Amino acid sequence: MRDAGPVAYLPRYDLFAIARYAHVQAALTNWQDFSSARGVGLADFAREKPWRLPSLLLETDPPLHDRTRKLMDRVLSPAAIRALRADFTAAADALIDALVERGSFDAVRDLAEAYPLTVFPDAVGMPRENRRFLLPYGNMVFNSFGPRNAFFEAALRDAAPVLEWVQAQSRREALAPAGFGAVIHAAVDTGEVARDEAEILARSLLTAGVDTTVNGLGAALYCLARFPAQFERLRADPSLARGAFEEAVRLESPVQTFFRTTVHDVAIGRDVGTGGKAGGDGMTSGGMTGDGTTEGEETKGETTKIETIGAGRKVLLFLGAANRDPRRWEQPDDYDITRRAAGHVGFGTGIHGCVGAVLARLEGEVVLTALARKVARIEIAGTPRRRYNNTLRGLASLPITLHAA
Ligand code: 4MI
Repeated sequence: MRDAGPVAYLPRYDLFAIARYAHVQAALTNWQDFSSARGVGLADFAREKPWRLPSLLLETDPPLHDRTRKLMDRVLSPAAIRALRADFTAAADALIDALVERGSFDAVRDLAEAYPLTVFPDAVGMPRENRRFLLPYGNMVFNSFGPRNAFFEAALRDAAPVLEWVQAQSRREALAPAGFGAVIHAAVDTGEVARDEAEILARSLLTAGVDTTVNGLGAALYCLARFPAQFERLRADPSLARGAFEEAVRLESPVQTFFRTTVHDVAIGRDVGTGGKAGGDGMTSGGMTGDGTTEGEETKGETTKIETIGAGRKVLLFLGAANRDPRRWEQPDDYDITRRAAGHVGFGTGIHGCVGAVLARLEGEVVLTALARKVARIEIAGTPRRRYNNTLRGLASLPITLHAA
């Protein structure tokens, strides 16, 4: 799809696809042309009723988004995250100690799932019971951004029994007086958000806080297991842990795709250069009408087609493809923990850029630091199994053996 041009048309789902880094980056930072309010999945909320109340964060545009995002920026502020560091580090050290002792285990279930399922609901202020219910719920939400295919239907069946539970956990009474949940609900008292809005924002935490980091940690473990020379470098210098996590998010891109909807005609395909050194933003909006190819344009020896996407069309942004675009990255398919991975779009970018990235990076850092200090070698001990999802890329199972340092 990257090589097909700046934009490709996918007839099966009647949508447009953008897969080159420069164009994905440009679309993500252009909320005026590429709206989130009609859903960031294939379903167009202007035509079909959403399966759940739309998120007040993910599935909104300014000005509503500015208000809710401001609150969530405060909930997940650097200071709030700093306060968690000691507990998150202790939990990572304890878990890795126990797993080294055990030797062989499933890196997905016993580490990538187990760690976020402990520390994240604690930080939110959730009760201990039934935390694993967050997994089928997240799996359902991320499948629901795609077509109503077999993955979607299976995920819906799995999640049906926990839907009511998730809603109940979003309520003020269900959440501890200290924690992210309480901070959201306290904003009702100052009039910043309404009570029903606070519940939907708390739901965003429960939706976005687990499956994402499970697959982020899973990606990092899978990379370190497959690239032993990189794990050696990490062991030699555990301060590389943050970079090792970031590079895994770039390479594996746990969140592979998100949609936007054009609010008017949008022209795509002006030369935006390569390597992120471009001056232009790759987009011009308004003025152009019609659909399909408009004209060809000569740019630095390469003919770039300018296509106009009509108003009200779904556009699929391929974050994973952008993060491996050879126009932007050297040796894009290599896992290199000292690469300058900054600028990757694995956490998105622009006004909808991941609000929880600071927390995800903390989880990645402390888990990889513990591995670097306590483990001499990570051995793949069985056949990894993929978990297929319409949005997420990750594994269902990764049998490994840890050899103690
Ligand atoms: C990028 S993952 C994600 C973010 C937010 C929500 C769900 C998933 C939500 O429900 O707000």
